[in-house]
Amino acid sequence: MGQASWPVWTLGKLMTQLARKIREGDTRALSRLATGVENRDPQALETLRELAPATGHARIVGITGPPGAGKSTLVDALALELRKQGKTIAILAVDPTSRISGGAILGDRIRMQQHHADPGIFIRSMATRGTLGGLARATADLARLMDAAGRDYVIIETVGVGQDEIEIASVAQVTVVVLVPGMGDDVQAIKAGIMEIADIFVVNKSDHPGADRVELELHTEGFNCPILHTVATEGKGIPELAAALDSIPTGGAGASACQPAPDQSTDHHTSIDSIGAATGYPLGPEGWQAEAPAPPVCPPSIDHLGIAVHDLAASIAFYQSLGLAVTHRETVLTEKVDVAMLPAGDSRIELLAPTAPDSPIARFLEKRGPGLHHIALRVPDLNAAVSRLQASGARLLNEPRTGAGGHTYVFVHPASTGGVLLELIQENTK
Ligand SMILES: Nc1nc2c(ncn2[C@@H]2O[C@H](COP(=O)(O)OP(=O)(O)OP(=O)(O)O)[C@@H](O)[C@H]2O)c(=O)[nH]1
Ligand SMILES: [Mg+2]
Repeated sequence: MGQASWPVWTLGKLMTQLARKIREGDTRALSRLATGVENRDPQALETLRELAPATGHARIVGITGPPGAGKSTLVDALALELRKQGKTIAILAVDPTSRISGGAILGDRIRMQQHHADPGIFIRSMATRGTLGGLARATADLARLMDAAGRDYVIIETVGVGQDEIEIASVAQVTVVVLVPGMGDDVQAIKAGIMEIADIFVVNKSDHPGADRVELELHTEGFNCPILHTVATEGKGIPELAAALDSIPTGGAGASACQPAPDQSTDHHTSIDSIGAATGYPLGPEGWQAEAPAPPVCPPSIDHLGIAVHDLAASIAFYQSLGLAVTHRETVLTEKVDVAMLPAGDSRIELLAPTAPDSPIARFLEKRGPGLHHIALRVPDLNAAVSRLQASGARLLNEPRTGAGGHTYVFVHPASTGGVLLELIQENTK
């Protein structure tokens, strides 16, 4: 019996073996399958499908920015930092532009040889091969493969200049946009594209003058996400970057954690309520479109009102003078915010004061002054609420995730809610 007549089940068994090797951390097998996936080899893609149940563990990080911003240097430094923490990493270096034919990729390969002896860092460079559309897909597949192989972090480096890079970056759960001093007005130009997918800004080469200017520019544009200063060549700011990566809600691949000022947004969604208000008629069940999911049986209630304040003690004193009492105090390190909760009837007032100038609340105060920061609605079924919002085209800022208190929550962009940031909360009933 020749090879050609091997029964199908034998092939199936071989493929399963490859999948198992990859799950066991065999980097040679991983490398082989990665090549197959890149080449769109049908058997390799079948193995990838087989590995699908093993995905969902990795944090997929996109690092993008203009040519020469120091992305590769930053990725290297970040990889070393994460290795120090005992994490395993896959680096996917993508060059969609092939602006230096093979040169940059080759340079990356040589540079990355410092990691060569460490099996905890798996590196794959990808060139364009003239298939721009397919590159994003191949990147997504490779990221999934690295995830299935048990890598804790998958870091995708790409040059941020156009739509293809935005597509690639949107494969990531957390996207870091690397900028450099001296960009000045360029920030404005870049904003239209790549900045909309940013979850974290890094001002690299902060050893050069003008880093603060870039940060100021970002503030002026109303971006409301972490802005870190790094000197990648010296490892400065890298532990902070590693920490920031973990502080960003995952799940929202493609959705930015930044909140550009609502008044600059062009998103306008007509809600059912506003139709009701405009026509003067409350909309009964027959007013719902056939495909709209049914409204909740138990309507939401206000869980809390979040108020941004400069001086927490003074604000607490004010509400205490009204008879409210603080039942909970907390400093949320990742958000750099001091929180005080004061129950008021079935609802609560949540006072938020920044603990650092780069806290989101500090930026809110700077831009809008003290005042209402968000409204939190308690909903009986968060997933159902999210489905309804998605069906109506509302702009969600993250996928539902679980907070420290065990509750699940999601944020809705002010552009969809009438100008106020909206948090939806479902208490964990278990
Ligand atoms: N002064 C200074 N130089 C840096 C810093 N980070 C990177 N560089 C230098 O900037 C140059 C470009 O760095 P790369 O890491 O190759 O930049 P890149 O963004 O990956 O470049 P492309 O992949 O070609 O777009 C190199 O000479 C680095 O040594 C930094 O923080 N400060
Ligand atoms: Mg590079």
